[in-house]
Amino acid sequence: MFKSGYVTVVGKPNAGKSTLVNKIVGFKVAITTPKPQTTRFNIKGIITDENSQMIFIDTPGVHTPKDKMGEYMMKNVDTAIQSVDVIIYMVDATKPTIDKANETIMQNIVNTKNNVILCINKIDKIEKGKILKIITVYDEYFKSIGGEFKEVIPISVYKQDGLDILKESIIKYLPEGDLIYEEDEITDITEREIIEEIIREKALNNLEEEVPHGIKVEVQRFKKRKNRQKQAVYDIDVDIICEKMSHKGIIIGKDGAMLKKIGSSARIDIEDMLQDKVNLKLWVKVRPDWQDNENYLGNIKSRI
Ligand SMILES: Nc1nc2c(ncn2[C@@H]2O[C@H](COP(=O)(O)OP(=O)(O)OP(=O)(O)O)[C@@H](O)[C@H]2O)c(=O)[nH]1
Ligand SMILES: [Mg+2]
Repeated sequence: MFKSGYVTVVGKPNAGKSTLVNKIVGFKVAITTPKPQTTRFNIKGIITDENSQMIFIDTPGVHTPKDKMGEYMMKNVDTAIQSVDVIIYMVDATKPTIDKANETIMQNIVNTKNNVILCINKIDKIEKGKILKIITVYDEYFKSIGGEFKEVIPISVYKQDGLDILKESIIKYLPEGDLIYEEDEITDITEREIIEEIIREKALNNLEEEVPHGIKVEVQRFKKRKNRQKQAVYDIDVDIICEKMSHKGIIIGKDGAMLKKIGSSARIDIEDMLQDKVNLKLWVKVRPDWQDNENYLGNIKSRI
């Protein structure tokens, strides 16, 4: 009996949603960083074996939006929790308090009437004895609003702890059905989008708080050619768009050092993905308040 279906992963920013999806799928479909609000739009990660096909939907972390981009990020989450087979609600074990965002998430998922699995992540960072207390608090709140977790699974994506149990539990709640995607499909994110995301990941990792959160990356040229030695080379021209002139200076850095750092680490990952040489050129541009302009929200808006 073959089973297939959709599994949405929701939670607050930084809980480890993208890290989990990448680990289970076995391919980096989504970027991950120590900074909150890394993921901006829904990304599918598909894993197929002889008995099942699970289509994971990684979503942006739930937060109170400050601009149009934030509003569209939350719309991504809203659509991703409707009509799926399983919702994994991921909580960071190191930040277990139920705050407004957690309440909003639980209220929204209760309303969908979907199967919900509570997943407590990062248990490698807390004492084992504390897990039960976290579970009880979440269980009680969810029950108080009329919900019920089908399963509660403590995990550590880092230590691969609990992941097999999680997969088995998900499969239990998938309906019988055929392949939804081709066997070899892994994601719905395009090569261009992956390149943009890799560059954003390096910007998030190398720049301080406020600057990288106001960054948008756009691939302007993506072309394969043969060099003189008849080897394939990709010419990739990319705009890094930021919101302020002062940010542009920071992104470029002294004598261009920061931009070089972002570019060379991104190039390594892009070459790894494309399995060919990459000639990567980065340009920094200023577009004030782009996050509040409908025309500039691109895939954050169109992938809902
Ligand atoms: N200690 C520990 N850290 C983890 C674990 N899983 C993920 N992390 C870290 O948590 C941070 C956030 O991970 P992400 O996967 O980007 O989190 P996210 O939930 O997708 O975040 P948003 O996209 O902002 O919503 C990263 O630094 C991860 O390396 C884990 O099992 N243990
Ligand atoms: Mg993420």
